[in-house]
Amino acid sequence: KYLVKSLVMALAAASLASAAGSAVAADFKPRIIRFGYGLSEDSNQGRAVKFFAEDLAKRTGNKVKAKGFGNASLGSDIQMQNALIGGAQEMMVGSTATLVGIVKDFGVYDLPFLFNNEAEADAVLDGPFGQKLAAKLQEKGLVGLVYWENGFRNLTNTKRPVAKLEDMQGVKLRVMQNPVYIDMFNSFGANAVPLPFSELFTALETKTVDGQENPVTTIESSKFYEVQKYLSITKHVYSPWIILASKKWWDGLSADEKRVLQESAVASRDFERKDTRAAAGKAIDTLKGKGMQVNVVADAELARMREKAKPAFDKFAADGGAEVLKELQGEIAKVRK
Ligand code: TF8
Repeated sequence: KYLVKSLVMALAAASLASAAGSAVAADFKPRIIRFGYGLSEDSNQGRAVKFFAEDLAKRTGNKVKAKGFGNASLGSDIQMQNALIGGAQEMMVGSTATLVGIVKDFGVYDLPFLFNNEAEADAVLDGPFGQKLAAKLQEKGLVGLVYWENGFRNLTNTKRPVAKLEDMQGVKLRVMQNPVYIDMFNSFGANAVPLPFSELFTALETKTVDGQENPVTTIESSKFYEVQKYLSITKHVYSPWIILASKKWWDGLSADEKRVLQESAVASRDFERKDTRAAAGKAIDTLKGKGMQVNVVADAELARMREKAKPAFDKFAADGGAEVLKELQGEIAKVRK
């Protein structure tokens, strides 16, 4: 009995030693990754970047370090994408919606009322569809690692609660720099004004625009309650974030470095989705506490919006997106079964 026990212990010790040995032997160069993002440090985005950095440091014995730059201090999503392509910045997280200037097909995620819930989105984004779309970034100089959750988007404005389609009439609404959003909100009767997120708070504060749309987590962490009165729960689009790396930089990494970056990206994704969903569950109460007036838009009205958005679907399809739209709808149908 004693022999068996000591044999087991010896084996365990040996496997521990070899695990430690392989970590030491792994090919990690001391590196500092500039990891940019648009929201504040204490947002769900900031927390997940911090998680990623800590996870990566652990996996590389502190050799590969990610330094987070929040609040768009390295630039807007689009500016950062260009810095990655040029090799002036290593990594970022941002909205897939802002990638449409690089890979048009990304606009497919922005069409309204596609996903019914987060589980459907996870399955499609992490599955072959999401992977295939992300892979299209490679030839443009970007490596798409994983999707994080931004979340279902809702409307805020200073004019009136949006309870029905007509309430959006004439509301100057900031949207992301993406034709699907512009077409969709114009077809709802709003005046869509595309702006980078980094300019949004000021635009609301100075009343350059009346409203905006984002997940409740962002409405809270970006303090939009200070400059917006009405929050209308529409969940009109499920909005993903994507972790991007500079392809120029990525190609110079060792196989071990690429592997741990991918592992940390996956770990951060799992952390981020959990954390975001917990935060979203509490955000509406917090926003009410901050003085926002909240209404939930009725299903029948959402169905009218879905109907009104038809031109945005048609235009996206006619503009070369027919195939990717059909593929996405097919994947969602599969997941639903
Ligand atoms: C938006 C997006 C943003 C994100 C973030 C800056 O409205 O939802 O919150 O792109 O990464 O612009």
